[in-house]
Amino acid sequence: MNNYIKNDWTVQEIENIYHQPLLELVYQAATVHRMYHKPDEVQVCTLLSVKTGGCPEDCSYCGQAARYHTGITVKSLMSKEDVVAIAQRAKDAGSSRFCMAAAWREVRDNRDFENILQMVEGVNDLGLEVCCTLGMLTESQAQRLQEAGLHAYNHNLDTSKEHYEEIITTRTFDNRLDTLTNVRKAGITVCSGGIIGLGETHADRINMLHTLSTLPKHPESVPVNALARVKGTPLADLPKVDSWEMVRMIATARILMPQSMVRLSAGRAEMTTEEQSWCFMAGANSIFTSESEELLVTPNPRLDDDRKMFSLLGLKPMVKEKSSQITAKA
Ligand code: SAM
Ligand code: DTB
Ligand code: SF4
Repeated sequence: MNNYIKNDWTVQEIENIYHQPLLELVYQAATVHRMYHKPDEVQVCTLLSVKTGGCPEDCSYCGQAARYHTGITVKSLMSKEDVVAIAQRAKDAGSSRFCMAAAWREVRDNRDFENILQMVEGVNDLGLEVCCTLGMLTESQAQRLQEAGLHAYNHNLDTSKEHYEEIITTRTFDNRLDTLTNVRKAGITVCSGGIIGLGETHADRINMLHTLSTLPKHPESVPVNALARVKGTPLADLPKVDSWEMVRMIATARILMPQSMVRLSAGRAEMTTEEQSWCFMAGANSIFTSESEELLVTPNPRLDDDRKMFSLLGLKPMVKEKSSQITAKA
């Protein structure tokens, strides 16, 4: 049983974990989960798209890329007041983390960035863990976000290095890793995971988990997304991800990175309560919710349905001490 923290996992070791019979894998993951986390606590992270659509990138899964005709409503950057009001309501509804997403390739040193810094300060003042996902960041931008009170930065690897060019050509896998390094250097916690259902092989999934679990420090947060298929994108017609694949991915991530928060992210709208329950059993301990009942531009379960699911399963929203996860500067 791999119940200790290590950063030197081999691909072979990960293969051996990933390919186990499913029930054995889930049992191991559930055991590791109980060593490091309270199994009845699930962190509710509210996600808000603060700038929607019109993105210059070509991520072939994404409904917000300007080049695909997805019919979404493009929205410029929201006001700080609106964002903080939504964050307050999220906190009142049981969220302990608030993630602001922008459909940008990268952060630019302009007025929009100054506004984002203000939003980070405002949400941080409410006592929520603040997270942003804004695309690529330089070291100095990461530093400024940290000074504004940013707790975490989400920047997903999305898929394996080998499969990356099949999915995105406007930036590289190494660009992603560079941003993660900048985030770490600034002393911000790292949120990084990926998506399954992009036409990748099991080996690609294993390789992506290998990259994540052999970073100098494990990401404090690992989102596992199932492709949310968006009409008009090149991946719109791929098959729906089988939930057992999500369970297998979550369980493997839990065993490899025992202390991390593993987030059951995109894909919940197409899962039953039973399917989501398996993901919690396999070690997922966070979900994304949103007031709009859209994750960013795709459907997400209703808040009320999540409340019922928590009550049925005996889960409660995690209350977090904000300072507990902040890491020392690298
Ligand atoms: N533009 C920034 C970026 O790409 O880093 C931040 C926002 S972007 C929406 C954040 C992440 O959401 C992506 O890296 C991807 O992992 C995930 N994502 C986007 N569209 C998705 C989809 N249709 N299905 C599943 N995950 C998706
Ligand atoms: C993450 O890994 N998943 C969330 C969050 N980080 C930003 C976003 C998922 C987006 C799902 C598709 C959409 O609604 O656009
Ligand atoms: Fe833009 Fe992010 Fe969507 Fe890629 S995933 S198209 S960078 S918003």
